[in-house]
Amino acid sequence: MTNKTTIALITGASSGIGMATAKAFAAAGIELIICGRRKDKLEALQQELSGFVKVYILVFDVRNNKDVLTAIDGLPAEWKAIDILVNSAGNAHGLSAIQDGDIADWDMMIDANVQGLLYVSKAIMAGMVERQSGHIVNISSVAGKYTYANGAVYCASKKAVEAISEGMRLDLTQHGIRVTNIAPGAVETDFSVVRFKGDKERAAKVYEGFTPLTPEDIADTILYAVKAPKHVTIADVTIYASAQSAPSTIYRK
Ligand code: 8X3
Repeated sequence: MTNKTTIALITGASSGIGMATAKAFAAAGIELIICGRRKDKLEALQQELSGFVKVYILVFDVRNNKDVLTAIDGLPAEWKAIDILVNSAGNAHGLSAIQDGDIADWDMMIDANVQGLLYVSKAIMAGMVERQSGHIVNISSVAGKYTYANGAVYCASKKAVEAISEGMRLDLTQHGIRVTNIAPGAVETDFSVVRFKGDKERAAKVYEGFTPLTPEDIADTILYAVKAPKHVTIADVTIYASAQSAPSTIYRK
């Protein structure tokens, strides 16, 4: 048995849950391949974490399968044996009745949240199967559990993530690969700023009158899942803010 360090690849690492997960993993001694579209953000994170662990940067947009493959196939030999994949890249774009939906917004959500997750996973699963070992953590949403008004396509994209997590678990368990699906509720990140296309005032209202979850709250659970003993799969976790009981049911003071 070798004492190989654990390597995690995290998508969406330049902000929010992805970034918080990178920090939690670094504190736990997990070496990191941090991926995102914004090189400057990734470099700042690399600098912050490199005192703890080795950190490698990959810049790509998960929606571009060619770029995903080129980046992951091009990893140096010492980074190729990825133990943990955290699929955190994804976002909501727009919040409107389906008949008023913007096709570009729909494409963004389906392309990143569903296709992008598949592209990155495809590039990494073969190696995990070969090594008969690995752990995939998919960041879904409470939107994947319940559909809410004005959110049909975002909810659909997250329901797809739920199905992919289930399917991955069915197909990969026999290869020694664990699959964890995490469904966060209201987490205060730039999620709502992106959803409302930069309207910070509207975004702030989403988190008014209650204490929302932080990205660190979600990262704690992800770390717990990957640290669980090898015979334990944390399969599916839904995490609400304590004031929230369904996606659109929030007790505000
Ligand atoms: C984010 C949570 O409730 O806005 O995925 O859909 S919610």
